[in-house]
Amino acid sequence: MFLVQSVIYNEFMQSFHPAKSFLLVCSIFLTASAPLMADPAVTIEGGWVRAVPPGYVNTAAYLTIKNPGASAVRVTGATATVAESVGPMITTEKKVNGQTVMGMEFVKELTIPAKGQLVLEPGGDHLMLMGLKKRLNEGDKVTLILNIEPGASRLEITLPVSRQQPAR
Ligand SMILES: [Cu+2]
Repeated sequence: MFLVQSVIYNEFMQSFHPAKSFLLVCSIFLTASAPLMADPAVTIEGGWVRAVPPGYVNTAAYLTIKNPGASAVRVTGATATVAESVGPMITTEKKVNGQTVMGMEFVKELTIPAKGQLVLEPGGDHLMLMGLKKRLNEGDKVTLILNIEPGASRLEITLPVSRQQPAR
């Protein structure tokens, strides 16, 4: 942060155009502060990512997100360096010719109620990791950055890779 500030100071002192300097300062500050905006109220419990057999390009992340705050927040997506994309999904159940067919669907967001929690677990809501860039083996760690709204917060979490739900 000191480095960024001294760069801004130098730019400001050298500039003959105050308005331009002001814009520059603003844009640097926005960029610099983005990773620091994670909502401290939201916490994570017991997360894991499912290990996949060779050839699988998708997997899922499961975790419990707790929101002690007085208003609801939403997970609108996530990023991970190990996957092309990460998105919130729900599990669906449809009757087709009298038979129950399980499926899943991407949704724009999942809500964590005020003073409540969102449980992402096998057979229920989850975060889908699409297009794995490497095989995830038991014992690996996967870092995810969750997008939390409102506030465009980023919450970085590191989850173990496991073949089944780890004992709590
Ligand atoms: Cu899914």
